Parts: sequence; structure tokens; C-alpha cells
Amino acid sequence: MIFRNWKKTYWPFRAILISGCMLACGSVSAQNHEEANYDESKIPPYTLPAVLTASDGTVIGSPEEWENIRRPELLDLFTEEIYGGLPDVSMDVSYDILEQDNEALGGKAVRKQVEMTFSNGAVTRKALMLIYLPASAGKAPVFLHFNFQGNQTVSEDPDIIPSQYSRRPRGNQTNRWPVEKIIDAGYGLATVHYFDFYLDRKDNFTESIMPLFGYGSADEVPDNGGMAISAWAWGYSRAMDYLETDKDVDASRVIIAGHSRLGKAALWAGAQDTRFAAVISNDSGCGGAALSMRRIGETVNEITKVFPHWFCRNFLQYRWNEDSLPVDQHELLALVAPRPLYVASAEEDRWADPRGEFLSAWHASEVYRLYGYEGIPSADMPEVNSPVMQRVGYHIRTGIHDVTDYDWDCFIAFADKWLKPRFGVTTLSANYLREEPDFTAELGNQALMGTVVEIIDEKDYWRQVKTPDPYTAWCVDLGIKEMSDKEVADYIGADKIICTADYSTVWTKPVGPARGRSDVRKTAGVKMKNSGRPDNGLQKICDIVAGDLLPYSGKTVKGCHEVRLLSGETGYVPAEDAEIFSSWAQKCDPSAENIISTAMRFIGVPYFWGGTSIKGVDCSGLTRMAWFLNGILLPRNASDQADIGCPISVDADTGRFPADSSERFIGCDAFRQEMLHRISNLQPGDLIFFGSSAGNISHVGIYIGDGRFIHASKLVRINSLIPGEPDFYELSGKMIKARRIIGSNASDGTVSISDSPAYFPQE
Ligand code: GTR
Repeated sequence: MIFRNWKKTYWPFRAILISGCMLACGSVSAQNHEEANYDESKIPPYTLPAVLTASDGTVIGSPEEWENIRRPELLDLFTEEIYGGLPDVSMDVSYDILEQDNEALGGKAVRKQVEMTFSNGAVTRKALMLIYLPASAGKAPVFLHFNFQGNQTVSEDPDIIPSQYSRRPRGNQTNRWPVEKIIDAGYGLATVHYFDFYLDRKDNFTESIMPLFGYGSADEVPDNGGMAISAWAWGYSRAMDYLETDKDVDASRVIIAGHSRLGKAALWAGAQDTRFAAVISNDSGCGGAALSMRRIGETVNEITKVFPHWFCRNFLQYRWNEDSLPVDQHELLALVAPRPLYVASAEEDRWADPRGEFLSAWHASEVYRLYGYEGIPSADMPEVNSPVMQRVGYHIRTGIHDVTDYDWDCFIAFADKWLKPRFGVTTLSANYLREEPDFTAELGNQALMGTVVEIIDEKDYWRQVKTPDPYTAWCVDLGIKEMSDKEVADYIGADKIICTADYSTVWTKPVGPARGRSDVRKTAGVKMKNSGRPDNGLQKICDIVAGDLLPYSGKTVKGCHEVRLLSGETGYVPAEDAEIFSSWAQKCDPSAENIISTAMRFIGVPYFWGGTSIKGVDCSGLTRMAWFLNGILLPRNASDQADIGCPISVDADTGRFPADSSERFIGCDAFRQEMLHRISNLQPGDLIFFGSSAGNISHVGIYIGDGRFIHASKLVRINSLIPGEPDFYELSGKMIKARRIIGSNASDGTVSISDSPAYFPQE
């Protein structure tokens, strides 16, 4: 970190730079706002290019086709015909933190001022980024939103270093920048004066960053070469480069935003650079969110006349010729998919064509639907001040072309909805996780009770969750308890019990030890009105299975651990079926003997695709449970399990005995010798993998010694790998790989439950 005297660095520049600012703002008056057409009935008929039809006529029907065919094609068209590209040159980049205050804004924020320096050897350019981050939030999500008048105009904060190309007074634009509101909502704000990248005037080419790309003058820029909007978009991405290096920033949640011409730049940057987690356009209008083909309000003719330095020269050919545009702006918005996109308009901002901005968002929504997201739900514009907050969001508010508190409220609500991490803890003994939000969809995984999950998305009563495995799939809302990050941290830190029996029950009352025929559990919940026997009030709350976690009250009453279920109920688990989680985790011993005897507890359990509990397991579910119940987390899938631990050579001769057709060698002695050779290095507890000769893994089991292994195939069973043995596994010839997990450590990819932040608080 280099702290420098900013006054020395920046003040000398100020005097020479005021003129650029004046001209940029003054130029607006040169436009024909009054004479423009605002009459919908005078819009010439037009046909928008179909966002989901590729130029060769291919109809795009899947996210893969969108990403591989249509998206690159559209990116090229926007580069070639509208914004222009920037040469790919190598540059030296450095970041200096000129100033940092951990007690900014009365102690609620950390302020950093970062100078970014770009140099190609011959030319050097600098840009100054002002960053506020919530003081106590850990890694913060950030709104990256460039400013029009200089960093010092964003807030009255006396320590903001003025931007090099502005003499605007401190705090001049605070109405557009509710910094404290943003911080209070848990977000950071990063901003750069946009002049730092391109001083917004047609004859300021040489002061801009363009010479960094080797240009001496604007004349040297080819017809498809980028100008100011591409330069600002480039600047947004360079700011992102820095944010990715800042340990206080959650770079996976940077929201790019811009107003007006900077809305155009933010959209163009967000379209190209998928590191931006969400994209917000405010009143970006013509060349931004609004459809050009509508020719209402500002037109291609007008914008390219007044701002000849914004777009590439190729764009000029579409003046009054919008029909021949190969793309329109809904396709720019679509390039943001599937990331959250928000378009904001203002009722009196007719120049920016609010309706055209809305329709553009509506048409872009087609691509979001391809990804299974709801976009703009209808082609009818919403009422004024009634935001739509689907994955594509939109509002039209009362008022003029501006950025208001209302806009920020909506941006924050939108970011909260789509980017705030949501957590939950699973509440069912084995929570069934499906690949799609539908009961008929394939089962992907099971999560045991008490597993902390991140909630990524929701559809009706379905929640898409990411488990610590990690595995992403859908479960029902009743199967998880949603919690704030603070509640989750408290939950992780709280005492818990782990169910160590295969199956057990949570009761409404302590049940005491099992007592044969007179066992109170046998009549639980049974009201025998006329039997003369009193109703004991005992009810089953739910079942639990091996590995389930439940918050422990600290009391053990009449042979039962008292638990506080996440539903709020108090329950009782027979003490012989559970242990205190923390002491259990400490004494776990994942030895071969323990792993194998745990796996043996699953013998006879039916094979269940996606199963990861005693209720049913698939092959990797069995191995995962055998280790989990001994305190070790393995990856969910067999193919990933094949990459952890240490490799053990099986030296399979798949040339002679191809894995896919090994059954035909079963009777031959050479094959028996081959299998004896393959197992010669194995030790009990090794994971053995089955797959194709090409190495694709499709099955996993646990070697138990003497040529035998335990695995889930039709049911959990023990088989021999050696041909001729009565319990020979007919697909043994597919055994092509082995890994030793026992004795390996975190550097080999195995994680102990005690070291996992999903289970225990870490330092
Ligand atoms: C206007 C221009 C608009 C919009 C706006 C702004 O003069 O016509 O396209 O970009 O400036 O950036 O404030």
C-alpha cells in the first residue's frame, strides 16, 4: 500500500481541465429535444431482430446454444456496428492506495482512494477510484457506478481527493449519491470520474486513454474502432480488475451501474464482461437500453451528430436507416443474461424513450426465460413507481432525467433480492434435492438435517440451494429454515447433537430407554379414549437418521437429549441414538476399520439414485456417508472423489481387457490374473473406481481386503473383484483407478468436518 500526498499529485492538473467538463454538460443544449418526435403513432413500422434466431437462421433453444452461437455473434455485431472495439494491447497496470480511512462517514465506512496507473511504455494514464465499504461487513458487495462531475462531488466528505479533470465543488452532486443509504444497506460504492478514461468532448481524444492503444489521433481509429463509450466501458472493467484484488470486496457481487451516457457504457461493459454480477442502467436511452428502431425521442441521427466521439464510425450508416441495423438494443440487454439486469426510466425523460427502454427489457427477457428465469412478465408497461423485480427488473418513476433516492432504493432492493447471500439450514431427516424445481425431476442429492446451505434462487415453493459438498439443486421451502447470516453464524456456533443411530425419532417428551412390550413409544400419539389407559401426550415430531444434526439445549432429561428444533419446537432424542456433535467430531477416527464397519451398516439398503443417507444411497452416496460418519467430507460425485487423496496404481491393461466389454473375459484365466494384478497394491479402505477405458468414472466402491469391496449397485452389497469367486461382480473389469483417502489430508482434497466452516466456527 502506498500512501501519498494527494494534493501534490492532483491539484496541478485542475486548472487546465475545467473546459472539458463545461463543454460536455453544455453540449446537451445543442440537441433538438423540442423538435424530436414523441408521438407513438408516428413511429414507422419496424421489425426487431429476433434475439433467439442466429444470423444463419438457427433457432436458439438452450442456454448452451445461446452461449456458443448467438451470444458471441451479437457481441461481434455490437462491436463492429455500434460501439467499436479497442485493440488488445499489453499494458502495465498498477494500483496505489493513496488514502485509506477505516473510520470514514462517522465510523460506519472504510474509505479507500485507489489510483490506477496504466502505461504502455510510451503513454501513461491515471484514474482515481473512490471506494466506500461498510465498516464491519467482511467482504462487501459493491455498486460500481462512475460519476459525471468528479469524485469530490459525490459527498461532502472533506477527505475525498478531487478528480484530476474536475474543479466542481465538493458535494455538488450529493443528491445523486446517497452514500450512507448504500452503506447502511450493506453495500459498498466504488466510483471513478468518467473523464479519467475519456474526457467527454469530441476533440479530447489525445487526453483520453486512447493513446494507450497506440492511436495518435481519432483519424487513426478504424471504422469499427471503439471511442468514448467503449473507453468508459473499458474503464469499468479496469475498475473491476482492481476490485478483484481488494480483500474487503466480494468480487463475485459487483453490480455495475450507470446513468445516462454512463448507463450506455455500463450496459456495454456488463454485456462484455461477465464478472459483473448484475447490471443496472438508469435513463440510458438511445444507444443504451432504448430500442433504436422506434426512432422516438433521441435518434441515431441526433446522437451521432451531437456526440460524434461516442460510437464507432460504422454506426453513422444507420442514421435514418435504423431498419437496416443488424441488432437492436434489446439484444445488448440480452447479453447480460442470465445475470440480474435492471432498467430504470423516468416519466419525464421522454428524450430517453422510457417505453423503448421498457420494450427492450421485455424482449431481452426471452433469453432469461431460456435459463428458466422470469423476466419482464408482460408487454404492458408497469404503472409509474411500481417496480418489477424479476431477474430482469424495470421501473418508471415520476420525474426527470436524473438519479434519485427512489432509483437507489430500487437498485438496492433489486440487489438484495438477487445478490444478497441467503442461507438456510435443512430441517428434514434427509432433504431430497432435485435437479429442477419439480417433484418429477431427477434426484440429485440428499442433504442431512442440520446442513447449512446457501439459497441461490427460488421458484414458487422451491428453493435452489448450494450444499457444502458443494452441490446445487432444488428442495421445498418446508425442508429448510431460512436464516440471516448472523443467525447462521449463531447456529454453526451452537451446541448440537449428531444422530449416531441408523434411524431414530424426535419425540415431544422424553421417552426413556426402550422397554420391550411396555415401551411408551409403541403407543405414541395413540389416543385410546375408551381403553381406560391415559393418553400420555407423547407424539413423534419427525424421524432422524445417521448424521443428522440438531441444536442441543444442553439438557439431557430422562435418558433423552433435549433439542431445540429450527421450527421452534422442543424435542427429545433418545440419548443412546445420539452424541454431542463437538465431542463426537473430536474423537472421530477415519481408520480403514471404522470406514468399512460404517459402510457395513448400509448393507442391504436399496440403491437410490441421488441418495446420500441410510434411506437410500447411490455409489458415491455410500462412500460419502462412510466417511461423513467418521468425520470427513468427501465430494459428492464419484468423478470428484476420484481426484482426492493419493493415487494408487491399479495398472489396468484396458488394451487387452477393454473396460466396456470385460464381461467376455470372465471365464479366462488371463483375466483372473489381470484382476489379481490390479488389486495387488490395494489396502482395505481404498476407494476403487470403475469406468470406461478412456477413464470416465461411473462407479465407486470401498475395497475391504481379500479381493472384495462394498458398494451400492442395485443395493448395498459386498462383491469380489476376482473372477471365479461366487460373489464376483460382473463389471469388475471396469475397475481402472484407486485412491487412498485414509491418511491423506486437506492438501489432497479431504476436509475434516471439524475444519469445515459449514459445521464449526473457524478462527
Ligand atoms: C444527452 C444525450 C443522451 C444522454 C444524456 C446524458 O445529451 O442525448 O443520450 O446520454 O445526454 O448522458 O446525460
